[in-house]
Amino acid sequence: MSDCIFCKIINREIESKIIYEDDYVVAFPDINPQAPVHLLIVPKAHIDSPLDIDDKNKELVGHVYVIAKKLAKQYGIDSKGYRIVSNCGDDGGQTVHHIHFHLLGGRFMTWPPG
Ligand code: IU
Repeated sequence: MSDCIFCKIINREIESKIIYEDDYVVAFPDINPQAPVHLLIVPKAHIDSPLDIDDKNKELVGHVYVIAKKLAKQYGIDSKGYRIVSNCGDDGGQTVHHIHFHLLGGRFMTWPPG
């Protein structure tokens, strides 16, 4: 999508420190980190939000979790644990309308989230 900031990052129209890429996703550090490790795992396909996950693209979500595990190991947050978050819509706190998964770790996470 031409005016989507995450599509622009994926297409290298905007500079970002992409730390992982495969055929389906990219990952890069969040510009406003909420934990010592805060990466965004972003599907390359422009999907607006979790509301748009269906039978045609559901495998992508499993792939994201496999990559999250790999990155958690790489960043040393697998042994103590981590959190994966995908915000959906206004009440869910979604600000970028291209589906993405926050991978957060390196500190104790409280519950419930704010
Ligand atoms: P949210 O779940 O849609 O609120 O998350 C969007 C995240 O994208 C948020 O944590 C921002 O800090 C982050 N982000 C970014 O890393 N780079 C950008 O250019 C923009 C947002 I815009």
